[in-house]
This record gives sequence, structure tokens and C-alpha cells, in this order.
Amino acid sequence: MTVPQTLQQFLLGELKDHPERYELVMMMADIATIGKLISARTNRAGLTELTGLAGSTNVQDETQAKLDIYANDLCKNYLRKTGLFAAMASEEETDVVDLKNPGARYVIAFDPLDGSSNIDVNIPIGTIFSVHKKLEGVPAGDARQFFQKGRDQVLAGYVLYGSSTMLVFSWGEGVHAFTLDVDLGEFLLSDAHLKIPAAHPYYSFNEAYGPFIAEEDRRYLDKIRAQTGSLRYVGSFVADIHRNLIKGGAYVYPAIDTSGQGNFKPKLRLNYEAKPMALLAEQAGGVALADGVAILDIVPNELHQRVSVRIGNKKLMKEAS
Ligand code: FBP
Repeated sequence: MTVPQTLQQFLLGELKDHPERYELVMMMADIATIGKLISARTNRAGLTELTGLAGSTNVQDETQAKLDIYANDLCKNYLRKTGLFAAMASEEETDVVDLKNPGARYVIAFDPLDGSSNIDVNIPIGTIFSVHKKLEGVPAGDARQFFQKGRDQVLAGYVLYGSSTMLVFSWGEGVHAFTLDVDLGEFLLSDAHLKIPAAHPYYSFNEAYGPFIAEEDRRYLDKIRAQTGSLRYVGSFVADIHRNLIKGGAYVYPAIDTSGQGNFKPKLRLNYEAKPMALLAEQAGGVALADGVAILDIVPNELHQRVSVRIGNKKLMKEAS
């Protein structure tokens, strides 16, 4: 019986082949621990005081769930202690947090708990992370640390808290997927090089927004619907992207205008939602576009900048555009 490789064995193997990757290896070990801690809490959320709203709103003007706050504090405190990061940006933090680690060479952006609207109803949620080299000559706590294009990410990925907890990441050499064995308390390798299949049975779009999208997006979605088979949308970015990476398909979140005044606004955040997922999609053989350009080539100019998102199979996305 073959025993799957543990994350630790995988990371030590990387270290043997790429000693220069020491810090990225340490980061992945820490992110895995954070994932296990949040997974343990989300699994038992219904039995604890961690369900429901926290009564506060974040910089996105979203009501924060108690688990949003718990996950954000856990990430912040844990990442500070690693000493690897000079600064961090989070969906739940208005400004960049200077982690006061003078020698640190990296910065990290993350969405501590993606899919907040699904927390209390036991639908998969996730944590998304994106790591860049620290920009020299720019103060650690300066938002410009995060005005780096996605193609310069040195590490990106997510932890999915679903029927099983999975850790999926890339440092630019393919996409690696691990599944948490709760009995062992170890992430075990489930897919060394995840590739989006050629098939594309599913599309993910919140159809409730159908009347509120631009004509070009409407035509695009008509082609996507025609070339896929079924609608699958759970309203957790991590879960919808994960499904489409595994099964093939398209995820589309265009700019929305509910005013009818032509005031189209995108929702998803570039730095800690679109950029990391775009790196995974491209590394898995897919494409990730925003208004016709590769998401990985966009240079952010705001910390919580939002972009429209089209992520999926290369052939499908190209044929529909
Ligand atoms: P957060 O939950 O981290 O704020 O993320 C935004 C999000 O919930 C995504 O996970 C999801 O894809 C999208 O918003 C759902 O938006 P909508 O309810 O507008 O379809």
C-alpha cells in the first residue's frame, strides 16, 4: 500500500533540490498550521460561540462574521511570529500592517476567510494567500508594497474548508494539492501537479446579477453557457474556483450596475482574491482575465482594488471572448 507523501516530506524534498527556497518552505509549513487551526475551528463552529456576526464592518463595508475576526487575528499573530514577513495586507484590515520584522524579505496579502456569507450554513469557505518579495526603498507599512503585479508573486494559494480540508498552492512550478488527514493531523499529497482538464462541464456566475451586467458580458456569458453544461455557484470564491480547477469550467464575476446608471462596479479584490487564483489558474494550464487583460499583468494602485474576473479553461475562455 503506497502512503501518500506528507507536506513535510514534500517541502523537505523541495529544500534539498532548492536550498534557496528555505523561506518559502518555512512559509508553507506555517500556512499549513494556520489552515489546520482554522479548519478545526470552522468544523466545530456550530458548537461554539464562533457563529454569527461580530457586529462590526470592515473596510469593504461588509459586516464581519465572528469567524472572519478569529481567522484574521490568528493569521496576523501567527505570521508576525514567523519573522518572515515585513508587512501584511488583509481583507479585514483597512491599512497595511507593519509587522516590525526589519530583516524580513517578504510581504503577504490574504483573505482570512473567503465566502463569509456561507460560514454559518456549513458551505465550503477558505483562506487565500499571496506572497511577494518586499520592495526595497519602500517602507514596510506602505501600501506600495502591494502595488506589485501578480506575475511577481513568489507563492500563492488557498486552504479550502469543505467536506475535507485542502491546501492548494504554487510557487511558479505547477500547482500542488494536499488533503488534511484529520487522524494523522497531516496534509497528504493528493495531486502533485494539478492541471485543469480539457473538459468544461460547469460555469459559475451569480445569475441573480444577469440583468445588471454590461452587454459585452451578457454576450460572453451566453457563449459560456452554450459551451458548458451546468451552472454551479456556491458563492465562495475558493470553492467555486477549486471545483473548476478540478473538473474544468469557467468562473465569471463581471462588474455589476444595480443603479441602471451605467455605474458598473467589480466586487472581487485584486491583491488577495484575483491575483492568487490567477497564478493557480495559469499554473494549472488555464487563463485568468479582467477586462480582456491577464490578471497577473495588472499593477495594483490601491490596496483593496477590485477587478472583474474571468477564470477557467484556456480554450473555453478564448472561444467565448
Ligand atoms: P468574502 O466572503 O471574503 O468577502 O469574499 C467575497 C465573496 O464572498 C466570494 O467568496 C464569492 O465568490 C462572492 O463574494 C460572492 O458574491 P455574491 O454574493 O455577490 O455572488
